[in-house]
Amino acid sequence: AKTSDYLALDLGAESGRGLLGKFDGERIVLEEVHRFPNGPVRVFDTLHWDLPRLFEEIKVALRKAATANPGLDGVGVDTWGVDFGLVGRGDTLLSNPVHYRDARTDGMFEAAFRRVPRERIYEITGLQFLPFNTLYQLLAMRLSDSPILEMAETLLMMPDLFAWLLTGRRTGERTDASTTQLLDPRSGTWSDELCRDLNLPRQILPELIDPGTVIGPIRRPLAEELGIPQGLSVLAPATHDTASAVAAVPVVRPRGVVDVVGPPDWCYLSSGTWSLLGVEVHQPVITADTLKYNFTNEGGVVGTTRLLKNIMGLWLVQECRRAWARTGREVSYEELATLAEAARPFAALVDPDDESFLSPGDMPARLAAYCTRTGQTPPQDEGAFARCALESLALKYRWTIERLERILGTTIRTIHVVGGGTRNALLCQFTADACGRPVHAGPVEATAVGNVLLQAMGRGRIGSLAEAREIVARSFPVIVYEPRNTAVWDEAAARFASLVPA
Ligand code: ADP
Ligand code: LRH
Repeated sequence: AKTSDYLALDLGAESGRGLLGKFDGERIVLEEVHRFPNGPVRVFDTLHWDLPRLFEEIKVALRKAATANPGLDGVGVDTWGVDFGLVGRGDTLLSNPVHYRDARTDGMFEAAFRRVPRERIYEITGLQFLPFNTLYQLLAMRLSDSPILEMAETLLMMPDLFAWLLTGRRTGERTDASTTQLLDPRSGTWSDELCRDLNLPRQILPELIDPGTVIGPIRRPLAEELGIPQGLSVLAPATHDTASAVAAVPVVRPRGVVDVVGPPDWCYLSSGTWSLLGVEVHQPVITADTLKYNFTNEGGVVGTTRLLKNIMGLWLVQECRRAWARTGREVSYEELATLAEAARPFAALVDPDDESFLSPGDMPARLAAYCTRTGQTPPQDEGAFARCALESLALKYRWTIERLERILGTTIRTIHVVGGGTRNALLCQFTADACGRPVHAGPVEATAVGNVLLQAMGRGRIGSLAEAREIVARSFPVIVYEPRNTAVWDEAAARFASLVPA
């Protein structure tokens, strides 16, 4: 039977990739057509996206996918939240987009809260306070008198920007718009009040579309350049990578059971550069406690809300590896897992979300400084650093789940881990042990799978989110980690709690 085939272009912080998803009505088969690095580029003092090169890589993926598969039913781009480009008159791209780990947002919390109280921003948006949210990036531009902010006609979030480069159409897909901290999740519209009070240009914010919408055909000259069929459509998946990943969590409800309206008994952990841990709810949950613990309400697919917390994630390990590589010591993930497993348990713990870990730099030195500051002996070798990072992540997951349960008055029974982090068996086991709950790990490429699912839903090939998740469960293996050694983790959790503010 003819399959319906989609190209998912997923730009992650560690790598960008083009994956072809073939859907036969029952299962999805994923095939990687292209993978490429995706590091930022420093120009003067500013950290930028490497946009032209990434667009070139996207072209390579498109050419490969469309050549192998002339009947492609859609192409969708997703990437991380918060970042954007500005487009001016005559389809001019106004400068290379800036990367969220850039320092331009330093001091912007204070600047914003002087204009609009922190509580009011949260009340309107329900979004967690992360210094790099689009709001603070735009405010930094405004306060530094950015010439391009004056010239901008349209702000396009990065996936929308790529869709524009492919089609010439300017759109704003909702899930990614929800990461800006300028969107009111209750009304689903941009906040006029925040734009007014922060003096941000409301008129450049694009019209919003839902995941699954057809954006338009690839521009004629581009199709000619690539030698691919005319008329190939670009669709919006859930363009925020985390929204696509959550859509692809393989939870299956027993037949006949309509998804309960109350809070679910499972949580997801999208594990990659970041660890995004949360639950899917049907309404934003904006309370004193979600504010206190800095939980976010991001837009999910088919009207769901992702109530979650950003946890620093495997960035801690990525940056350690980068630092070691600079001194000529390349350590593979496999090697590092072996070293971490052999290292002494609970020798040193950190709060992964300490702000000193956010910007690029010498991560081992920062982890060591944190340990010294908190009266612990710093790790001495690679295995000890990795163990410290992984144990601390697992303990932050537990901390987060406990607070989610309290906020929602629910019991979380299962943790679904998806993303590249599922390749780290030690972290999966630590997570099960620390949290005292089984971990169901997989799929690895959940974001790309979600991207494909949303395109297929947009094309009417999949009817509902529940059906989409059944397809994922049928298509990809899931490894279950049962909790063990929970008593030692209880002790560690008590120690860990004293490190976390609030
Ligand atoms: P992103 O989308 O943010 O780039 P991914 O979901 O691709 O992230 O996950 C990347 C992470 O997956 C890496 O930082 C690493 O920690 C983990 N990972 C990838 N391959 C392996 C491996 N072979 N063993 C252990 N961990 C791995
Ligand atoms: C994960 C992610 C996360 C955002 C962060 C900037 O890739 O999109 O959901 O908060 O990157």
